[in-house]
Amino acid sequence: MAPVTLYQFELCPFCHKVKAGLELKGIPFSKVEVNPMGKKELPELPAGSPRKVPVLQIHGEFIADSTTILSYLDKRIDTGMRFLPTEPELAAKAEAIEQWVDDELIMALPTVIYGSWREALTAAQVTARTSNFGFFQNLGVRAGGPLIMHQISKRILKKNGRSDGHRWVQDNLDTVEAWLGDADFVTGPTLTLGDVAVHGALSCVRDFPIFAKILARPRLAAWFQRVQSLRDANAAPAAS
Ligand SMILES: N[C@@H](CCC(=O)N[C@@H](CS)C(=O)NCC(=O)O)C(=O)O
Repeated sequence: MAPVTLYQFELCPFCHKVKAGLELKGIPFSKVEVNPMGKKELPELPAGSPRKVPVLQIHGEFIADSTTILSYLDKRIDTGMRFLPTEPELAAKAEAIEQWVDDELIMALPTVIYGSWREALTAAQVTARTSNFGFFQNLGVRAGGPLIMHQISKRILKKNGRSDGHRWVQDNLDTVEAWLGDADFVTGPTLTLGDVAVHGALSCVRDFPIFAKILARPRLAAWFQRVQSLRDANAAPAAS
């Protein structure tokens, strides 16, 4: 296959959804870390496309939006792993879970990453360490980041009628556990798009204290490891 390139921010949950999809499908890819200030690394996108990550270069095309990318990969690349079940009711549930991840889980997570001053300080340091910032921007993120991030967190909580980010995330984790029930995956006995989306989004917070709270839930921890094992087993060696 021609080279596949993911244009991403290391701390973007939507990009992590795509990485989960690429690994589970066993598609080799390389990453381009985009500088959030200016986004000069991003290629020319189709007219009207917002200049956001993720963008995937594949088969000579540039595809934007994590949901569109996962759907493209599932329809166009058959590696034996299907994300969308053929049974319509299950497919609808898997798609609804992916939508919920975009609208709810990915909205809630930043409020616990940046929620308290201490959390915001950690987040600014992780952002500066992992992102494609130049030297001065890097210093700026370390120094000004916590304030900006804390303000963003407060704004998201207000917009969603919430006052406590940790409660919100715990409610979301309860929802995922209720979907799991006694099954191996969120829509039943086989992995679907729902698992790709939830696992991708949660992988984004691995370096943050909230991750320990996620793994403290035995049912969720077992599911996370189950999906991770599939990712590790299927992942193609990184493209050079
Ligand atoms: N609906 C899009 C959302 C993508 C998105 O919001 N990406 C953020 C990073 S997490 C971004 O690129 N923000 C940069 C900007 O808005 O300037 C998807 O699913 O991919």
